[in-house]
Amino acid sequence: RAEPICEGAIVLRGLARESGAELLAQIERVAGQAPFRQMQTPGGHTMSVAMTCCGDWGWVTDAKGYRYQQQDPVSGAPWSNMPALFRILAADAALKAGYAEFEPDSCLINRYLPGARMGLHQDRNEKDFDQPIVSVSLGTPVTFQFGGMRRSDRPGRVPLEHGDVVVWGGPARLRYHGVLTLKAADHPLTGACRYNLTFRRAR
Ligand code: MD5
Ligand code: FE
Repeated sequence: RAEPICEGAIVLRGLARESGAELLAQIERVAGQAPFRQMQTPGGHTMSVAMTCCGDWGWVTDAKGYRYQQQDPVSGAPWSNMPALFRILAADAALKAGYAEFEPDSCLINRYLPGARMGLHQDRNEKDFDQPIVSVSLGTPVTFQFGGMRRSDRPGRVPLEHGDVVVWGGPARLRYHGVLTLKAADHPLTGACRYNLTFRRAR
């Protein structure tokens, strides 16, 4: 069940539903190596979303700015390998959206607890904006906001729930987007949490 959101973006409803439990087990493994942490924005604020990464390149933020790096800044160790299930799911979703041979080198794992949100922003730290971004939602539902090319463009809303996968590419790749404040809810596999896996080609 593929639903277009806007030009260049498509929701593949429930594509990751069947593999949800195994994806969550892999998130646990990654977080064992690099625990979820709330990073600092360059402006000095603490993000409400807790993050960890796997793959060759991890997305990090601190007083010095946003960037990809190969070491976890907390431990100094490399990020753990991207699980095969992650790579296969991301490539399959991209293919279904019309992008053959998507090989992500980065997976950012976002963990939202009730009250966490992500303000409108663009994803611009990657090298090649022709590469799509694949996002996988797990756990409690949320309202996703997709705006335009300017922060001031009024955003549209799309509900995302457990197992939904979104592929953002082409003219949607640089749209402003965000996540509204997560509401209290209970999911049988994650409790109050929402997780998002964000697959990118960083380099
Ligand atoms: C999330 N994460 O639900 C979202 C999913 C992030 C982030 O935004 O940067 O960690 S990725 C949604 C996305 C990516 C690229 C383009 C667009 C949306 N878009 O054009 O709306 O935690
Ligand atoms: Fe983003």
